[in-house]
Amino acid sequence: MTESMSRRTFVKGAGATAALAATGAVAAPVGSLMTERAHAAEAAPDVRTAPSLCNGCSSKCGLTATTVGGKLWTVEGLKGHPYSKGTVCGRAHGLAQMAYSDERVTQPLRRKDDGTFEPISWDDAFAEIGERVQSIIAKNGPESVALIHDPRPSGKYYGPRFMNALGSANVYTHGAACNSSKESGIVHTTGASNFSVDFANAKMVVFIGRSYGDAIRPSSVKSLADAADAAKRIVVVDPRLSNSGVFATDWVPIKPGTDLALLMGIAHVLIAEDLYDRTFVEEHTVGFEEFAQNIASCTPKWAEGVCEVPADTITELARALAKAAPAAAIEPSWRAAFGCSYANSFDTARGVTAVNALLGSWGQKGGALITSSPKPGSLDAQKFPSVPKPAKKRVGDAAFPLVPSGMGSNLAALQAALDGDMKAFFFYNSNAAQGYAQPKVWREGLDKAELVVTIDVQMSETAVLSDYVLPECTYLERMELPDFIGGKKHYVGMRTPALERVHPETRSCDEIFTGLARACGVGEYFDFTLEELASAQLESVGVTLEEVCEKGVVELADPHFTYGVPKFKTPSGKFEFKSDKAAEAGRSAVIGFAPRLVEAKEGELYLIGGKQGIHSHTMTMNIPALNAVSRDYDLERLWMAASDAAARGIADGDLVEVASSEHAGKVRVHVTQRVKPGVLFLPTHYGITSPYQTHARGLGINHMDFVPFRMEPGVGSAMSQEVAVTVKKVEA
Ligand SMILES: Nc1nc2c(c(=O)[nH]1)N[C@H]1C(S)=C(S)[C@@H](COP(=O)(O)OP(=O)(O)OC[C@H]3O[C@@H](n4cnc5c(=O)[nH]c(N)nc54)[C@H](O)[C@@H]3O)O[C@H]1N2
Ligand SMILES: Nc1nc2c(c(=O)[nH]1)N[C@H]1C(S)=C(S)[C@@H](COP(=O)(O)OP(=O)(O)OC[C@H]3O[C@@H](n4cnc5c(=O)[nH]c(N)nc54)[C@H](O)[C@@H]3O)O[C@H]1N2
Ligand code: SF4
Ligand SMILES: [Mo]
Repeated sequence: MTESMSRRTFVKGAGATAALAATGAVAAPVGSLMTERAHAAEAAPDVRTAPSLCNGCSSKCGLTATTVGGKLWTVEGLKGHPYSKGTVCGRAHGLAQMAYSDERVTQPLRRKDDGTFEPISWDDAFAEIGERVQSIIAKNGPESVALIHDPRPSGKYYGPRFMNALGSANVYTHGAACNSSKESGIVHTTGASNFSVDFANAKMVVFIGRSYGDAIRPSSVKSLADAADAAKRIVVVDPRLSNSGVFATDWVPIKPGTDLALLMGIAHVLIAEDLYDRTFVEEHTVGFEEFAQNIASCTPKWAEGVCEVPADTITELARALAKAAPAAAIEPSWRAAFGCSYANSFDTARGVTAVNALLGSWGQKGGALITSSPKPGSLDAQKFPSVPKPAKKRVGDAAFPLVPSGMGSNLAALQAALDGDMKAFFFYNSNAAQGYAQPKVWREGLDKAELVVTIDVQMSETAVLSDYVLPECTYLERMELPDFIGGKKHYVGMRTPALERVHPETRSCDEIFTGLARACGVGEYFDFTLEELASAQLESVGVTLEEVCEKGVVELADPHFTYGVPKFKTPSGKFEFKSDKAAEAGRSAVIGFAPRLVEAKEGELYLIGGKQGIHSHTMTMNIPALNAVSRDYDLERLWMAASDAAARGIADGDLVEVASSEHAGKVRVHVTQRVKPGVLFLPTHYGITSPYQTHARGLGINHMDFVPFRMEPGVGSAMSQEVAVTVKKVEA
């Protein structure tokens, strides 16, 4: 606690932004540069601004792009956007430069027999792909074709529409490598796919993993900084001290993959000491008695034995949460802790919601909130005809019945390729082959497929494995469909073209999918322009395209959020400590403890990973300015506890070999007290292997190379941290 208190004092002195900049979580202040630019802009002719949405991550923060003489000058956060609130993060500044990258794909490419690529025309690319898709479908049925994407506003509409028009339900997001298990756990207790903490009014918040200080969304960083300023109790449970520690009152180091033991220990104390919200439990939940029975043996002492958090700490946290309740909650987290990482991630997510239920914090001021999202109303059926529902269910949904319906398990699609059943893959805004599961298994699966098409802006590892690479223009060069944003208030945001296309042979998402659909014989579902569809969608919610294009973000009709116990959209209509669906999928019906799969053997260490403030997955690695920050500050290093390093004769900066059952790789070490002994922390975006990304290639190692290909039962997630490794010093 002393350590974190002194950090807070430091923040007060230095200012939150400067503190984060010092830790590398946001770009350093660029005040003088900005002033210089502003002067230059004033003097220069042809200064234009256009609103857009950043493409750096799924937050899609609103921004204003300024061009001078047609060239990008700055991007700045849009004040009215609920996620940027006037600020964009360092990644946004870096990614904006993608338009001018010297390693973009500038025209369609076809793979030659020797594995290199040759340019072809769009007409030829569409014609050849169309012919091959139709022949694959004729032989194997539409269920042999899949789309894997991390959709942006246009992609969300065009990609699935294209697949469905072909007759295939096989649409997958990156969820299996991100937040599937978390979403599934929340769905199967509350009926909602996610929740948020009412930060402004909370007295105490516990983070399990999730780091606002590293895995940034500007509005979240601000809410955390405000909470710290208001001297609220902020507990960060994490095997390493993340940059959220800057704002936290407590850092609780924990053994990776055992957060469920901590949660069940807390739940045990709340019940044993009669500190839970009896009224909420009696009126709004099912299965409580069985739950209480299930965790009767989960005492703090027992939990300490599993998760290595002292029993006294667990008891104290439970009592403090109860005291602050209902203005207290466990935060929903996102990826590393239980988004997709372990065999028990689904159970851990349910455990989080269960503690919030015992605290009676659902829907309460300062508690765990379920809010709504806007969506377009019904559109002219003549102009935008609906596509018939595919006859067969999505591949993988039967084997993984708990998978979120909006995500699917892309790994089940990969498995189908390995089995010879999935013949054609389309990838959009996705580098699956590098980051969704063991890359060598992706290579094998995609090798077996008959057709692989990737739509990207640069040569990702997935693009390298493709038969065709179709170049999209970058996000600043295109208009997209409106982005509907939910929460206590509703908004709609818009990407408008800020730049002329730098490479004339690149196309936008809507143009590419429309071209593909026509070539595949299903063009009748795409007989409209993007502007027509965008206008229709916006008019259906009472705003005009002109208004949104001008402002970039517009607040929609007030959804009239009110505090109070929400309507749980579960089968029982109540919060479910017990779920029949979970049981049917082979998981425990009642929430309770479940272990992680892999236990470290003598001499092995647990390998965990996490985001870094200046990078977004693999997509920013090849941006020279961001890559230079990594190289200058040695950010690719593997974090190792000082005691583990000493035991192996390793000093800070030494080169080591990391080895698992799957792979061995060399990286330098960052020796630190900020990671729990027995644990290694690897920043997760390095280790680019694409020969076409020369700025990035050769820096660091890729976490997924070390992880065996396996899927979480019932959910189909990647279990991306079920791995233990050995580390030994090697000569540089
Ligand atoms: N800078 C940056 N920000 C991003 C992104 C990005 O690429 N870069 N991506 C966005 C996306 S897609 C996502 S999904 C989110 C992810 O958001 P987060 O889930 O917050 O991000 P991670 O960095 O994956 O993990 C957060 C923390 O979990 C810790 N952790 C790892 N294993 C465990 C464990 O077993 N238990 C506990 N308690 N903690 C553990 C890590 O040490 C890390 O500090 O970030 C979003 N924001
Ligand atoms: N080891 C490890 N693996 C991880 C993670 C991790 O932390 N560690 N994080 C996981 C998480 S949380 C997630 S969400 C996923 C993210 O995985 P992805 O969503 O696949 O994200 P990226 O790896 O950045 O790949 C995105 C691709 O989109 C391309 N791209 C960028 N802009 C555009 C554009 O405008 N148009 C098109 N068509 N393409 C574009 C980029 O060049 C890149 O090839 O990775 C997961 N995998
Ligand atoms: S959090 Fe950063 S990278 Fe993500 S959308 Fe917002 S500004 Fe872009
Ligand atoms: Mo993610």
